[in-house]
Amino acid sequence: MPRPPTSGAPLVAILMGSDSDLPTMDEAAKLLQHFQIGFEIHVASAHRSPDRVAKFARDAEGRGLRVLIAGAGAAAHLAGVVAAHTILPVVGVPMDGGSLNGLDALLATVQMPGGIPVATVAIGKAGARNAALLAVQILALTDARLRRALLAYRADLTAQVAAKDRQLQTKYPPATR
Ligand code: RP5
Repeated sequence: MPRPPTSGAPLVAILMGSDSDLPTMDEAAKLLQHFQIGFEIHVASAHRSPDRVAKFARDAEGRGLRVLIAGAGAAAHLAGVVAAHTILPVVGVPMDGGSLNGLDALLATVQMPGGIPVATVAIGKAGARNAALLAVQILALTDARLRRALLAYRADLTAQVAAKDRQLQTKYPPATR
């Protein structure tokens, strides 16, 4: 499906620790495009480019960004470091893969000390999609268009479940059970 272009100043930033995270974080980008929310997307590593990450996080609010999404794998400190430098809401996405299948990234992202929260979603692509949806939900608190779009998105999810159940009933009609 072609992605509609986004318009307006970026409200959301998607950060990832490495370009190897892009196949996962692209799921978040696709969701934001679906909701026509302007966003930025960058590679920025908490370990390999710490000064760049800190500056980005400190400047983000002043540049008009409203929600920051940060995905990283393994010793996944990106979301936490970003959160340390801003009071914007930060959503953390643990990457899957690696020798521990993402459990390392999940724990590194979610186990923040009291006072500096990171809203951590599930490991991998579903988590990246939910990170974007959380960002949309936060923005929808003050945006009626987004609120309507979210309600339509939920209605579509419900319709998809009903359609899948109809298919299942066709495959296993009562007479064959
Ligand atoms: C993390 O290390 C990155 O977020 C990535 O998930 C992982 C591996 O990075 P590369 O070695 O592929 O650059 O910091």
